[in-house]
Amino acid sequence: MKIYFAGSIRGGREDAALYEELIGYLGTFGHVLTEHIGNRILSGHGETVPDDRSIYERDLHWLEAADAVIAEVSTPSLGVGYEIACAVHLKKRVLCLYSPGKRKRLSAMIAGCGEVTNAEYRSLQEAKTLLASFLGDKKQGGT
Ligand code: 6K6
Repeated sequence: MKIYFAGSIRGGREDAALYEELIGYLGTFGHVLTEHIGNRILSGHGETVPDDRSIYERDLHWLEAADAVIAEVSTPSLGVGYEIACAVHLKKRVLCLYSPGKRKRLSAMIAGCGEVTNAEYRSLQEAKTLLASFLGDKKQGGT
């Protein structure tokens, strides 16, 4: 299974360590196309290589190839919102994970979208349980 993980980059990197944890866990279900989102060294500034056009085209290509899309939406990000909208139009299965109370309220354009699964979590363990439930029995290697 190909999994597209979306998380904030230029929207802010406060949750980069969390993304890394979630991506590691997602890797037990299939191939995560966007592993770099969890790279804690990656800052929200100055990613000039590859250039923005190449990033856009590569990510859209990966989105088209994905079997499931997981978006961590606690840090508001234009890019993540755009990816969620594209995924919906591509008829992908989309799970949006939101940790309430941290910062801003989730946009109504995500919270109110009936074509995505919205789920709130309060701990890393709860987020993992939600991921396992969404991805069902597709975990690699059985358990
Ligand atoms: C180099 C190494 C790692 O990342 C880079 C360059 N930047 C990006 N690379 C890949 N995907 C990106 C990059 N910048 C944004 N995105 C996509 O938009 C990701 O798939 C994220 O889910 C989303 C983040 O959007 P912003 O608006 O927070 O940047």
